[in-house]
Amino acid sequence: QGGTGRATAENPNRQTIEQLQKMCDYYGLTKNEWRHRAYLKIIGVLKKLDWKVCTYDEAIRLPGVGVRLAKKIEEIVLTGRLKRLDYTNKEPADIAMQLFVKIYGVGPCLGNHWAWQLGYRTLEDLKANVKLTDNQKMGIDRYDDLNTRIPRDEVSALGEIVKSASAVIDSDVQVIIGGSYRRGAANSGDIDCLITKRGTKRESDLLPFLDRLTNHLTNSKFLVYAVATPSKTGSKWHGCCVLPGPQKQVWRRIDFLLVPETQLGAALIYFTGDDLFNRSIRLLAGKKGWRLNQRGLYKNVMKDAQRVKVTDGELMEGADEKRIFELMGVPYRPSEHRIC
Ligand code: DCP
Ligand code: MG
Ligand code: MN
Repeated sequence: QGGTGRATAENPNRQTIEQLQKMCDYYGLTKNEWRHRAYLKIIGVLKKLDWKVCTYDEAIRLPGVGVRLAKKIEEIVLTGRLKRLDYTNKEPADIAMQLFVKIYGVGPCLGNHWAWQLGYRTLEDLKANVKLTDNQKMGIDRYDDLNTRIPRDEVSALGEIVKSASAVIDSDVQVIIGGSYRRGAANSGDIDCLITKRGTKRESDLLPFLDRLTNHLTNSKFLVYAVATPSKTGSKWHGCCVLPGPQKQVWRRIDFLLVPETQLGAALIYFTGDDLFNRSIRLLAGKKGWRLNQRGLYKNVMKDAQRVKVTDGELMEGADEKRIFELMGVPYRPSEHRIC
């Protein structure tokens, strides 16, 4: 059957996609990775179809669709909604759970414990009854700020402040904003600043600079919070910043990621993402018997009988992003096109 040749603005599966997206968001939020990915996949498939999937039999033939998902798709077509979603939304513990996992630094285990085991329902419940860490207190105090996406213009403006401070401290340092911003997103969850410097080979080469940068930006009241991390040796700094000016100050999450010049290409790939893109490109490296991580592309990685890596292998490329794509045999993808 040929296509109609007519460009339709409306996707025939729009309603189904909308309902499945809610399930997808729920599984994403509760870190149910396996289901989350299954939903992302079927949503991707439906977005490309030019015909409406109406029945169980049609749905079950689509790639990645099992019995349960096929039933859900038919249910949406028949009733316009999903019963499972109503249940999800009505259960008080589930609502509380979804509230809690959006606190910065609170994962699904803790959220589940507070909501289901201890029966807490509100942020006030937590403040009154739970011994919270400093990070969790901050996450609750700044709950609304940190759950608001950052408009692209503001990411640019905040990034410029980091760039000019860096230039003053050390003109050999380069700051690149990665993450969703580098993928061209209209808004971002946080600001991912990759920090690199000419001639650096190890992350530790950049630690003195990081110290000066964070001190400087804290004194200038740009950085307003440093997230406490268990290890002091890390190559990352997490915190919050605000845009200076007379407007109401909204706290934004910012990450500084130290990257030696020799690893910049691999780090750019990793910290640009998205995470599904990373997963698939790493899988591809694995199929070739190679290994790709945020430091480089390696070959001859030795594994023991349990398939646990015993050596890093031989570095093929680390510094040049395009060269890594080339070696992998995948056409270079501009950063705005790395959403799977
Ligand atoms: N990353 C990854 N796997 C993870 C977390 C992160 O591969 N589990 C990589 C890909 C991400 C990048 O790090 O793009 C930055 O992580 P963020 O959590 O900041 O995610 P994004 O910047 O992509 O999205 P957001 O706009 O929500 O910050
Ligand atoms: Mg980000
Ligand atoms: Mn980040």
